[in-house]
Amino acid sequence: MVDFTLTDEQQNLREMAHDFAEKEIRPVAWEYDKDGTFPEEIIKKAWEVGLMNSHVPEAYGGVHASTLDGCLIEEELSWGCSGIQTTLGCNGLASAPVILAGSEEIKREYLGRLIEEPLLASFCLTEPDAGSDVSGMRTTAVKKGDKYVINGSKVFITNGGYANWYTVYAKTDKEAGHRGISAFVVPRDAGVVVDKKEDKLGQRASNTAAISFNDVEVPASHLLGEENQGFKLAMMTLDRTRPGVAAMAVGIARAAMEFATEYAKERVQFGVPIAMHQGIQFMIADMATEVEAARLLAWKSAVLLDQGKRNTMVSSHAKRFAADAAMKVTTDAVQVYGGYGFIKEYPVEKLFRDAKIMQLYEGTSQIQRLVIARETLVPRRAGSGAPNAAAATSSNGATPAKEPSAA
Ligand code: COS
Repeated sequence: MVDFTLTDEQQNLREMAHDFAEKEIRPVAWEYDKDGTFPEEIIKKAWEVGLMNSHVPEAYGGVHASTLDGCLIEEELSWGCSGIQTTLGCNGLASAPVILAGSEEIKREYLGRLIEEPLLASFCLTEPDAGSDVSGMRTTAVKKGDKYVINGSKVFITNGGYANWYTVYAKTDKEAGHRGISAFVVPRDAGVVVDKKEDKLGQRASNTAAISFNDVEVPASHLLGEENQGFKLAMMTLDRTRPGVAAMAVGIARAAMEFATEYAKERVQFGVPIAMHQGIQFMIADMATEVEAARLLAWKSAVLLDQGKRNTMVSSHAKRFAADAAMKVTTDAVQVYGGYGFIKEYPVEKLFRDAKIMQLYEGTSQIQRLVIARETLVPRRAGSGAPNAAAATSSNGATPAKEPSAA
């Protein structure tokens, strides 16, 4: 039976996140956007009330919230400010590969750090010449005795300037394409260099940095899963995080729709509030449908994961549709405001800028279409493609990450 009713606990969680967004995020969001202020105080408060790291399993001190619960939080906080939510939610992206393939020792140490203190972690996949084409990465990790030595540069790293530790993807076999990539946990004090902070169009409160590794050494035990299985680990991670990104896009779209709706009821032209004009009504109606449909896809992609099923295609549907919906709804919200929508003094200008990144990060809208087309034309069988699917135990003693069965 399909039932879209949230439990009492889920409704409470949603209300709690909304309350936080309304009281702690909204009042400073437009101010932080102006100068690109990093939300340090908000991080501490969100961590204290349990709105960060909800994904961490109980064994490592977390509450192990479901993916759907995570989506509820992400939509509300993103309704407050998606730049600030990107900062608060990034630990989920960075730690997914650790949860999937890290050894007990690594999980205890690095997930434990996030629970003990309001620390941040970053996910380092993208490079100057390797964005959508992950296999084109040039960062290398060379095994020397019981260590790996990492060299290379990463770009567009969320929280990169502030992270305590990083999940880093590097080539361990340069000739093997996607089959030559491995993933590592790299603590900042191993020698990670922060090269620069990017000055961005939108989500300006989030920190986006270029970082580099110059002969950075990590113990061999910091390898996540098997050597040369990092590409699949990255893909499995993105399957897990794209539902939350879709929920964030829903939060932006909903905020823009609410502002546009209120404005349409107040703004008078031709002797009546513009909400009385059918041209505006149809724009508001389309916004409402886009928000509703995007949320349903985000929830479906989350629930599949929570049921232990593979969600690759649905998470791409959700991420693609919700990101494009956020862009469309915010563009139309600017249109409803008319010339005022183009002015920084009015709220929808920021939302329009913030929405753009949703079509870019964690896989562009074109990459999502590529995934959807492949999954539609040549469906992958269940169980294929898991990093450790072939291995009973991985070389570092980690619990093998299993790819969920097909939906
Ligand atoms: N789960 C598990 N395994 C997966 C997978 C998934 N979701 N998707 C692909 N794989 C596996 C495939 O089964 C294949 O396995 P084999 O080596 O055993 O054959 C392998 O990974 C390579 O898959 P594929 O041939 O589809 O890889 P491509 O190089 O063609 O790349 C895309 C596929 C383009 C979809 C991928 O590179 C991608 O998602 N790019 C975008 C990356 C991104 O989101 N960047 C943003 C920054 S991250 S914040």
